[in-house]
Amino acid sequence: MENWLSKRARLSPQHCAVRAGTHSLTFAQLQQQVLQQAGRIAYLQPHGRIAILTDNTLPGYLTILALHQLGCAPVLLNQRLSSDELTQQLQAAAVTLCLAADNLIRPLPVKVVSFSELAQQPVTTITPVAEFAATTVASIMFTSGTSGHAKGVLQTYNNHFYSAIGSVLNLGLTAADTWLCCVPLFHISGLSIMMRSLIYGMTVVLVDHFDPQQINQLLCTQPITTISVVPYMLQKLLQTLPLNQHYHPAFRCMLLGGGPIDRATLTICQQRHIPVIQSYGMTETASQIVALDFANAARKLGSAGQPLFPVQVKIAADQHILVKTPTLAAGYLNQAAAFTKKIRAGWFDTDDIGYLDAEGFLFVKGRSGDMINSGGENIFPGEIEAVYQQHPAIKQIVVAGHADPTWGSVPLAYIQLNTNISTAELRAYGRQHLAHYKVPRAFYCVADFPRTGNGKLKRQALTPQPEQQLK
Ligand code: S0N
Ligand code: AMP
Ligand code: MG
Ligand code: MG
Repeated sequence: MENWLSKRARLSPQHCAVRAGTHSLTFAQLQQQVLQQAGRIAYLQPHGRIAILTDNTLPGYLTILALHQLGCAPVLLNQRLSSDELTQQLQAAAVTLCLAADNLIRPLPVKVVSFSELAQQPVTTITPVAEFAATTVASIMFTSGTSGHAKGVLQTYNNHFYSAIGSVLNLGLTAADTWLCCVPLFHISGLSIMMRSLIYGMTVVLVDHFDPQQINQLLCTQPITTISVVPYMLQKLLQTLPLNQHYHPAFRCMLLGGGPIDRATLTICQQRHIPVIQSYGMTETASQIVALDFANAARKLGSAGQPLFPVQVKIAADQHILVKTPTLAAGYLNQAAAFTKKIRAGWFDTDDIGYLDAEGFLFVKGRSGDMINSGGENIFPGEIEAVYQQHPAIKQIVVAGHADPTWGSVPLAYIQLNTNISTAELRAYGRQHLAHYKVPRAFYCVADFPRTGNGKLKRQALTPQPEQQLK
């Protein structure tokens, strides 16, 4: 296909492409600024892998698009990770340059250039890539799998294209569509909004951090039509929306995904006339692959919906949700075998458990593995255990998720100690090495760990006993 930015800038040059605070750019202006940014990046490093560490700001947005113009797939880094975790990903992806928002700069084992330094670079004239080839990798983002370290997911232009088409065939599109993006650009929830904008010719309202009051204010006063949220965000928006306030008449869709939601919250949304569209998807499928439609949203409350037009879903005998979709990533970076292992006779095993009702609507019941989903972030217990196993006071540690009213699920640690230590010290140690959301909320001293007959750890059987909690 022709380069999406070139095509879009030609089709709708004067249409607003993106708004961030008081700044706004038409598609023609966006193209011009992106090409300039690409020229600066080409001056700095004409070849090699580039990572981006950014929150949802205009320079970050321009930089991601600029790498596409250079034929480069950005490695999108999660701003909440620790330096150790970022180092691991930078090394795994053989990154040689990291472009970072000024407020996120920190020492990393590669060359780091801030957006303001980048703005000072000379601009090399570049020739943007003419075509976005279907199988070319457009983005790499790390996601914690069922085992081992986070894996880099290779998302192609084809993945993004089919994802955008599947979504729009479900939600529809109007000339006035404006999508508020407060989900991170370093997750597919956010990046997919940027991709849809180019494909649909739609305006993105970029919000740099999640402030529920500010977002409610925007949704009440401005003609924003759509917003993507994870369950944590929906709950915060509901809690802070005064009962006498209503979203703007133009508002038509709250797209909810990234984790399980309780029925009570959905019922409140119904009562308050907030049009929630539930969806189900993952990094490996370039965003939602299953979603409710407006006609069934009320009738099928609690369901994740039906497979989008390009997608097939079936349930295996072990209740795993299997999917076949043109949005399925090309694989895991440098870990082809780990990806192949998840393909069952042509179907991708999501490791989620669920069922289809008689009408073909999907209900997601949970994960098959040990993954913890906290506020839309995946946490793999093994990562946390590996870090704490290095601490001299820890003899043994097992981490398991525990239901939490705010975050959905949070990690708790069950430990045996070599020497005395406090919870505060253990948490401080975790915060040095792990993203803060991964640090166990509490530690429980246990005599032994529950195991099956053949000695396999029964992580799910661990439950916090107040008298065992470490002070
Ligand atoms: C929910 C968010 C915004 C919370 O972050 P916030 O409020 O900005 O926190 P901070 O101010 O940075 O920190 C305050 C304290 O909170 C801790 N913290 C932050 N995040 C978490 C967390 N997730 N869990 C637990 N604690 C957290 C901080 O550590 C800090 O504590 P201290 O001070 O002690 O350090 C943020 O977490 C967020 O952005 N979450 C959403 C991420 C996301 O988008 N996930 C989705 C990933 N999945 C997909 O993308 C596939 C599905 C999909 O594509 C999709 C999803 C949703 C909607 C649509 C779609 C679609 O299909 O299009
Ligand atoms: P990620 O790998 O970060 O993209 O997260 C994707 C995971 O979030 C999925 O594999 C599910 O476990 C979970 N998830 C996404 N949507 C839903 C949903 N509607 N209901 C329950 N879990 C979901
Ligand atoms: Mg995942
Ligand atoms: Mg905050």
